[in-house]
Amino acid sequence: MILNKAFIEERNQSYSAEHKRNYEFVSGSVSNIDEVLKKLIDFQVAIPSWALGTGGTRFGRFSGGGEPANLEQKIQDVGLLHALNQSSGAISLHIPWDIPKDTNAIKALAAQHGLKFDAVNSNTFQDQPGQQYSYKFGSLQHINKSVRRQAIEHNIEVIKNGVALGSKALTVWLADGSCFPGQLNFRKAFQNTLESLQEIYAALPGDWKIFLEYKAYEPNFYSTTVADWGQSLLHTSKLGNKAYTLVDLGHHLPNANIEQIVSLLMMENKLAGFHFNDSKYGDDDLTVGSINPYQLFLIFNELVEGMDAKGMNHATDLAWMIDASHNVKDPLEDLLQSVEAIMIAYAQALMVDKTALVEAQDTNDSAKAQEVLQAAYRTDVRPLVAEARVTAGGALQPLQLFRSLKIREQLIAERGTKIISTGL
Ligand code: LRH
Ligand code: MN
Repeated sequence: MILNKAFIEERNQSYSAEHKRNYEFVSGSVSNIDEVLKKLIDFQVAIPSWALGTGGTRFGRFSGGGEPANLEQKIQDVGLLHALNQSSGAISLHIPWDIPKDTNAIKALAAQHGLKFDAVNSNTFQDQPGQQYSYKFGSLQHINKSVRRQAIEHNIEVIKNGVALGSKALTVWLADGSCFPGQLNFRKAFQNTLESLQEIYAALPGDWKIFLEYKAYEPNFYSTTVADWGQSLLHTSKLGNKAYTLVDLGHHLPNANIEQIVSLLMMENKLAGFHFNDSKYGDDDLTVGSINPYQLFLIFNELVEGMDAKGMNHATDLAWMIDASHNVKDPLEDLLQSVEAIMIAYAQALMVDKTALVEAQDTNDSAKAQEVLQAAYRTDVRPLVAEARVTAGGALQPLQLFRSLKIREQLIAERGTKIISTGL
């Protein structure tokens, strides 16, 4: 299903008068409005290929139907999202869940939908049919060198897939760890993991990056070998300047100050980018901004301040990716809401009066600092995000248009209700 810009423009008419009023109201208070709009138009969020179907937990999975059965249909679904919001211009693949059978055909289909390939993800947290060695007790950390070899070879294979697609980065998330005290020698596990990562690092093409994603717990529940930003930074610092630390918002222990972690990783030129989602308890992989939108704003506030301090290009110098799982929402509606929440947090951060904030910080005026931050956070920037979207040829109200066009019903009519999409 291809949604062309002329059709979307025609459907925007019914919202345009209200939008014009709202936009004029908020844009009046924005001194650098053209610069803000350009930044919002250039900002693209990568959609995870593993989150286009209904997710589940060990307690159950309730498929909504019309799920993509293969990589072609996944690219069509991301293409649909991008047509609606013009901010989802990339897809992040997970290998082996999404091995392209015909790479050139896949690249052509992605180009047809205006999509690039963001980081490719390896998977040494599941055993594949016919696999020689099991990852039950880990992969790159494993005490058995043959298991580590197998995992290293898999990562090198994933890089080859990515090179063929035009991707420029490998994301490594390791489930490796232990479930009980005494089960693992932490030092040996770290050193085995580092040695293994060094072999993968050596296989990276010159212009590639490796993103090492940390996670506090699950599926191991006593220790995780790359459990927090410090352990990931230890690895990425020892590996070299093509290695960066990836921040998945759901991978922290309760009440971790993620915006401070982001600020320091950027200071060290070691921030890879993000797996955006939201959570109340653990790695809940909920819709971005659905639980703690203020934290998301504070993270973007640090990002804009840190990127401007280093003259970084907001759109291209960090990896902006979603990592979510949908148990009760329609996957495509959930992703539309997540991209919208990211764009809103970014726009709010661009609204922060940086001079006033620095003044407050330089005078230890915490009340003033809060006033400055919350003035931006409480600015309804949705008309700015919508204006950027329409200027780029997108829908004024993507979710409403998705529903009014009965796209899910059309996908169910096309694909049926039995297909279970690969992924989580
Ligand atoms: C681990 C994780 C990782 C992916 C997986 C799908 O929790 O966040 O990024 O490989 O989810
Ligand atoms: Mn993740």
